[in-house]
Amino acid sequence: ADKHFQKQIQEMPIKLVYFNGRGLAEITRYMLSIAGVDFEDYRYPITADFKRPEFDAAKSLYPENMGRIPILEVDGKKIGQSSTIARYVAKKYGFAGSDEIEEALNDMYFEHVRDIKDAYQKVRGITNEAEKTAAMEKWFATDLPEWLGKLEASIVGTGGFAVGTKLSLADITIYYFLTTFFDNKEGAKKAYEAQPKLSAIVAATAAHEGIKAWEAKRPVTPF
Ligand SMILES: N[C@@H](CCC(=O)N[C@@H](CS)C(=O)NCC(=O)O)C(=O)O
Repeated sequence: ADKHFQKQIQEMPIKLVYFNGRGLAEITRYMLSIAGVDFEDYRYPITADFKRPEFDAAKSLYPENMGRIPILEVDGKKIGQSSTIARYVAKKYGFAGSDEIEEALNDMYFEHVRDIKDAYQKVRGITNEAEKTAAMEKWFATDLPEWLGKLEASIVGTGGFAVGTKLSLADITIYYFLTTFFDNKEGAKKAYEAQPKLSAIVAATAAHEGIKAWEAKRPVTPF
């Protein structure tokens, strides 16, 4: 009976809980979808002006992420923090490189992208409108191109892969960041198109069958 119970637990489907948006869950959704995992893609409704009464009522269910989401439920346990979830899923389903060094490099690119996002969030957070407009212009004209020059120089992989010779967490992270993170997508595109390795990663990831399949299958959401 114990054995039977073990088996049942192992077969409990993975559930990824987030809002009905891409945000902090999408990189994990890409990996689960590409790996062919039959996961439950649970989405709390959220309006264009960010109202989400259903989640507010259910918040207390998610102490593991300090009352926030995403949450990954696996084997009856809950895991919080989107980056932790992405790394766990990457390791479990083969998106974290082929050895420990490649795993560390995948992590490194994840952190590189986080640093650039953090720098951008400082610009977004400027409250004085005139100052913010000037800082935004500078961000896309100078700051982002500089960051992406440095990111480019850090890429160890070749042929459209950031690490190794197959699609990994690093590629999905870089692709998703460069193509969907910024409201000003044209500005971002101009900046990464100046960088051959980053452009190759974006192109190869966009053309990956599994990436295309998830993008065709996923719900259409405004963010
Ligand atoms: N560092 C956390 C941040 C989690 C987070 O801020 N989640 C937001 C959604 S993107 C949330 O649940 N907000 C609702 C709330 O705080 O009430 C992570 O990466 O998981």
